[in-house]
Amino acid sequence: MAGRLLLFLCVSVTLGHAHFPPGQRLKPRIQRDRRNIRPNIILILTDDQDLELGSMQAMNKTRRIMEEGGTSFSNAFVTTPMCCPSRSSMLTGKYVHNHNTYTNNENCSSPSWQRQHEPRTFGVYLNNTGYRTAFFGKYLNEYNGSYVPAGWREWLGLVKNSRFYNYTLSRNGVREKHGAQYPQDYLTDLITSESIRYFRSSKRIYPHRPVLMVLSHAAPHGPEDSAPQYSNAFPNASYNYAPNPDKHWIMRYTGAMRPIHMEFTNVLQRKRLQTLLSVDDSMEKLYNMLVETGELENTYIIYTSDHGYHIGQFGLVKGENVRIFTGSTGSNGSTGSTVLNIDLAPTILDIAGLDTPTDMDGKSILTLLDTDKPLLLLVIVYRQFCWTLCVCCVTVGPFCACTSANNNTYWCLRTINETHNFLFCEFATGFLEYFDLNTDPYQLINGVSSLDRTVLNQLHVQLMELRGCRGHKQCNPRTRSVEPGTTPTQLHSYTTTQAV
Ligand SMILES: [Ca+2]
Repeated sequence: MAGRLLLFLCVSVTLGHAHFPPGQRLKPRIQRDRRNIRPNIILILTDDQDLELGSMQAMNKTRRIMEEGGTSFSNAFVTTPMCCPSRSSMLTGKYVHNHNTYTNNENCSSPSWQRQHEPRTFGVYLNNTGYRTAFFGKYLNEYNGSYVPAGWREWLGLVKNSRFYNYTLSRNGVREKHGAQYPQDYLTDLITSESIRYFRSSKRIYPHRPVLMVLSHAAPHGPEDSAPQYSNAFPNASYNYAPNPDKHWIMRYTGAMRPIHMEFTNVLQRKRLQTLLSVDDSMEKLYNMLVETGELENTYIIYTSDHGYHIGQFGLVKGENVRIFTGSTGSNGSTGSTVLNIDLAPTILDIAGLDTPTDMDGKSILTLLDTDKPLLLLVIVYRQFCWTLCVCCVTVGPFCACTSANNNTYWCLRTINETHNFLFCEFATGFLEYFDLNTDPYQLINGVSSLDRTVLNQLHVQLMELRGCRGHKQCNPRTRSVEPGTTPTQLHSYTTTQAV
């Protein structure tokens, strides 16, 4: 099955409220008494972690901690599958069209970002209400270490993009260079030890002050340097499915991977998993620290990634995802409610007892859990520069597929409810894609030609509205009917298409 998956992008989000003796499973807390002491919040963020390739299955300690006391979301998505845009969305609770960080360079940690959006991150809001806030690790790709972002009392930010050795940190505004010695320089271990030290120290000095910590790991991002003890772990794994003549231009001109590509992806996957073992160790140390300090019962742990990753799906060797896949995996504590990266900030504020600011586009996950009403609509806005696949430089109609990043600009509408589960995408070139994931979960058949024009128009209107929405009231509309009028079976007209 795994070998037939399409491109995917997924984020495993787990809310852990782990106050349980070993071996005893408790349901996550969904009702909180805000009159009592406010809870600690710890966000664990990985970089480019896949879900469907099995990375969470490699993290036994993390799974045990989160599954026993938490909730995992099987329908968790990032709204823009790229590092800096997604991280900017997580920090602000806003869609990319409202924070305007479209790529890893464009407006990433820019003066405009610092002026307009950085003062409105969840760190700022919680800091202003008395939380002891601390950030450790990768921030935004273009962060240059010249300043400490607003909202963080303790700051250990990685300068520029993910690395495991030979990197520079900004320690509360002072640049600190690190070498290549294990364990003192290995970033995953450093983030772990520094965050645990901060938490202990904060509780010792301010025992009644809640703590917000972000542990932002480089793993499993390149250069995929594992800790020495894990350098021989894990067998091979890869995916390979191509060609795809009914997909957009990149997919049409991509063939199946050749053996040399398979060798590469197998090595890559192994190395990525190896780096995650140190994150797994980090989770265990963090958990044990919370037990020792007596803070476990009053701490929310959130585990997620800035976006997903594909290796080999549909013949694409590797890269950040260009489409979001709806996962169906999950633990006993899983929920199918749809959650987004823009929901992270409102959720953290909600845990702290704060209402969602009007300009945040996301909504609290706690609200979803309380009401058990699934969020039904989301829009994915994504723009990508020409990438490695473009070296073939084919000409598609009036477009040179290699030279125009606009060829790969698209917007998608994803709808999940009791009756529908589909993805509708409009590319800047005018190309349309539609996949009914109830009948075609791996997005093998582009069903747009089978749709009634009325339905197409409805989908287009919904997508256009969400592309320009501002604030959580506009960006979280109740789902309107997308029933195809007099042809109610139209959406399922290709139910007999085979699963390849
Ligand atoms: Ca990333």
